[in-house]
Order: sequence, then structure tokens, then C-alpha cells
Amino acid sequence: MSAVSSIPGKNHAGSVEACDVIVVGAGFAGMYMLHRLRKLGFSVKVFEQGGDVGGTWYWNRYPGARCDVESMQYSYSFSDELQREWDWSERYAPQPEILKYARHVADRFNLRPDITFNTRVDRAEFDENSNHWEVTTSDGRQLRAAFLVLATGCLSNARVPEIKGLSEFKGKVYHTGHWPHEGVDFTDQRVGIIGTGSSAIQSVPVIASQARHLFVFQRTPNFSIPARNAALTDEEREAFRRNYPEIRRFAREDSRNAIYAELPDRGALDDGENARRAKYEERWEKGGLTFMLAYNNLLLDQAANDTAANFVREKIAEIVADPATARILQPDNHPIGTKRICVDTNYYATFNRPNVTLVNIRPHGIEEIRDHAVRVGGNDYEIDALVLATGFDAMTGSVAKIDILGRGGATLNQKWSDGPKTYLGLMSAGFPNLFIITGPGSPSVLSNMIVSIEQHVDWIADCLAFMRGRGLEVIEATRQAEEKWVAHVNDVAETTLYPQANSWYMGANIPGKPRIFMPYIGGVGVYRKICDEVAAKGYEGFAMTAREPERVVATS
Ligand code: NA7
Repeated sequence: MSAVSSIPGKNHAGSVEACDVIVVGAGFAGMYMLHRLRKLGFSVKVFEQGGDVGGTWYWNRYPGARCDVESMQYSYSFSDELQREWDWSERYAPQPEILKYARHVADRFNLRPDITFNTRVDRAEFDENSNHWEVTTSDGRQLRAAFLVLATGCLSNARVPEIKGLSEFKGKVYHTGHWPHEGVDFTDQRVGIIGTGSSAIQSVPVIASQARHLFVFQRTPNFSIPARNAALTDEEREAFRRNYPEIRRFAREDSRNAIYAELPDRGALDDGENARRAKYEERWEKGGLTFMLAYNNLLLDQAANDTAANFVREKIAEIVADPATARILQPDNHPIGTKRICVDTNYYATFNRPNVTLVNIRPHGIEEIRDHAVRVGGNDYEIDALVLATGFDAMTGSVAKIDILGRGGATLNQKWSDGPKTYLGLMSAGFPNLFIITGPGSPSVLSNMIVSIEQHVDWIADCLAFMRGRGLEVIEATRQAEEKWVAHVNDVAETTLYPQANSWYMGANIPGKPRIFMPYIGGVGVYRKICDEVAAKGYEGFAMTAREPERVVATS
């Protein structure tokens, strides 16, 4: 073992395993973290609660599950060989293909020997005497590591809402975020789906094509843009590969959301009605998330936003034959894009099928679930199976499930009870040597996640190498730097329309969760620059100590 430091202090029982770094999670973040650290010569143990790699792509197997970022971009860039040898079949790869890719990466870089599957990290306590994390896993293993990295994912803690009678339902209940591995055949069944977020919008057309009848229970309509998914040709893949250096550079350094795209040069109100409509038509035809890049002020200016929102509402009215159904599907309570925009294949058109019924559950919600029905407004909708497309306890949910104790035995859950507080999204004061990948306070879910994951992993790996090179043992965000960063994250969010939506970005989908805008909205390129400058200034805003605690070598 090439430990960062030898383990000093207590005399532990022989059953305690030691390593340099423990990584929680073997999704795209955990896998790359392992790869980077191992190459640097650190000993690493990864724990993954799923039975295989892939993280959210291991669990999210619902019908129609796809990434909403084009696969040629939603893929690792750290290995040129990898990005040249892997052929994505479609513009937006389906979940099984993304999972296959994750497995390929695990095999290609021989990651599996250092990953323990089907095992959770339940508890982690920082021992201030030895400056090590003491970790307990769900199978009772005790471990000690100098560093702990949470690669637990932002959308991996599926949320089952409290609905009266849910546990009494006599048919099968499925959650989109926890779908059975063997798949589900809805042929001849009457199915109900609760929720109309991204997961429902992807799965509704597929389930409708199988089921005898599908009832869609909608509380809040969402904006969705056609994906225009299609098979990728060899020429298209080659064009991407030829341009990869610039595509990847742009995504990392120049973009706001880590996606290569043509950036707008003007605001929506700078164009006249006809020109604006033509631009929206062009983006609608092109499809995908970049619809919101038609103009540069759509998320900053309400009047500008209204023009885009109205365009999509009109499209919904054009596509959906029944005017009453179309009206219910037209979002009316948040600016377009302030909830992650959805990307679909035939979602709105699915409501023209005779076997699909939209049930508006606003404002009173679902009254109760009965043995074989969902009751809304006194009507029973008879179903054989129920799909919960009700989302996740996003960004903090998976972290909160681990009992994390930092300095003085304070828990991270206590510290974050009024909302997550981090410095750069990477560390939280009072929790030394604990890193979070794509945590709250970083661009994270507002971006193409793989780009943000690679940035964090590289930053953390460089930081650990820096510390090892200088004999440093402890790194911790200072409270002062953290407070400043949290204020900055909020200030930037307030300059946009985002806080107007009751979104999971705000924690608004979880009853009792503090409403705070969690991701950093300043843009991926800007954020990377800030992180790089912090590192270049000797990790400004972090306190670092050498083995003798009194030797503080870098603080601010
Ligand atoms: P989301 O986007 O959080 O959507 C969850 C949906 O479930 C949303 O329509 C909710 O309505 C609805 N919901 C949640 N609880 C209830 C109850 N109790 N009753 C009725 N309806 C409810 O999750 P997804 O899985 O679709 O997508 C998450 C992300 O994954 C997505 O943004 C992509 O990045 C990938 P609400 O809006 O709260 O009224």
C-alpha cells in the first residue's frame, strides 16, 4: 500500500482494513475517481450499493430511459482511445447502452477488483487524533482511510411520496428510479403513472404503446422539447471525433452547461416577432436541451422567457388534438427552463391515443390509492399496476443517508439541516478530508454531468497529489471561505429566473426540505476557472496541515 501517510495513533483491532482513499459509489464519478487515484499510486477501495457499476444508470431502467445530453458528449473524455473506440448507436443512447458503456469502462480500465458491490457505506466518522476516517459498511466491515470521497450521485435516491393508501394497493408498484432488472411487461394491463417529470415524459409513450390503458396523473405540467433522436451514422460519429478536441475544450472552458453548442448572440426581444419565431422553429426542429440557447437572456428576463414559453405552449396546442387536454398539458406556473427542461419522443402526441387519459390532480392531489384504483376528485381510476415517476431526493439525499460525523462528532445532516453548505461544492467546513463530487454548490445537475464529474475528479486527484508531495495530512474548507461561497451561489441564482420554480434544484419536491438553490449557476467554464485559481493559489480558502497539527502551511 502506498499510503498518503502511515496510520498513527490508536492500536486498532486486526479486523480494521486500511487504505488511502475510500470512494462511495461506482457510477461515472466513482469509477473515474478510482482510475485517477490508482494511477497516482494511492490505494483505493470503492463501495457500491448496486450490483454493478453505472450508478443512476444501473437503477433507472424504466421504459424509454435515455440521457438528455447527446451521447457523443455524455461520455468520458479522459481517454482518447476510449472516445475513439466506443460507437454510440443513437444521438441519445438508451439506458441499456449507457450501462453497457459503464461496464466497458470498468473492464477496460480493470476497475472491478477495487470495487465492492452490493455494499453500502453506512457510517463515517473522522478521528481527530489520527486524522483518518473510520468507515463502517453495511456488511459490518470496519475501514480506515485518510480520505473519503462521496461519489454518491445527485439523482440516485428515489423518492416515494406519502400518498394515503399506497401501501394497500393490490397491484404491482414500480418506481422509475428503482426499476426491476428483468423489465416489466404492461401488455393488457391498466396502468397509472404518477408524475410528469423527465422520467414520466420518457416512459409515458413507451408504456402507452404496451398497456391496455394508461392514466397519467399530473400535478404540474412540464415543458418538453422533442429529442429528434435518431441512429448515428458513421459519418456523424467521425465528424464528432474529428472535432473532439474543440468540442471537449468548449464544453469544459467556454460553456455554461458543459455542452458544445452554438451560443446565442442576442436576447429574445432583440429580434422581431417573425425572426424570433423562425429561430424557435429552427431549435424545435433541431430538438434537445439546446432549445434554451436560442437567446442569451431566456433565463434572465421574464419577458424574454415568456416568448419561448408561449412558443412551446402553442406547439402543445398544435400537437394535442383535444383542446381541454392540451390546456392541462401547457405549463403555467414556472418560467421555461427553470425546471430542467425535458426532452421527449412523442410525449405530447401520446395524449392523442385512445388508450391514454390525462388526469389533472391539481390542486388537491391524489385523494387516496385504493385496492385497485387511484382516487382523484371522487373518481376511481381502475388500474392493475402503478408507476411512481416521482423523482429523487436530489443532490443531498444520498449523502444524507450516510451517517457522517466530522469534527467534534457533529453530523453533516445537522450541519446541512438549513440547506447544504459547501465551499465550491467540493468540501464542507468541519469535515476534513471529505470530498464531494458534483455536490451542492457546484454546477452539477445544471450541466452535462460527465464533464463536471471529470473536472471534480481531476481537481481532487491533483489536490491529493499536491498534499502527498508536501507531506500534508489534512485539508479542510475554512468557514469563512464556505460562507462567502454559499452567499455567492445564492447571489448568482437570484440574478436568474431559476428560484421562481418549485423545482428539485430548490429542494422543493421534498416536504420539509429547506428551500435553497443547490447547484451553482455561474456556468461550468467560470466555475472551472475559479477552482483552478483556488488550486493555483495554494488551495486558497482551504486550511491544510502537515502531520504535526501545529504546522499550518496554507490558510486564508
Ligand atoms: P422529477 O423531475 O422530480 O419529477 C417528479 C414528478 O412527480 C413531478 O411531476 C412531480 O410533480 C410528481 N410528484 C411528486 N410527488 C407527487 C405526489 N405526491 N403526487 C403527485 N405527483 C407527484 O423527477 P424525474 O425522475 O422525472 O426526473 C428527475 C431528473 O432525472 C430530471 O430532471 C432529469 O435530469 C433526469 P410536481 O412537479 O412536484 O408537482
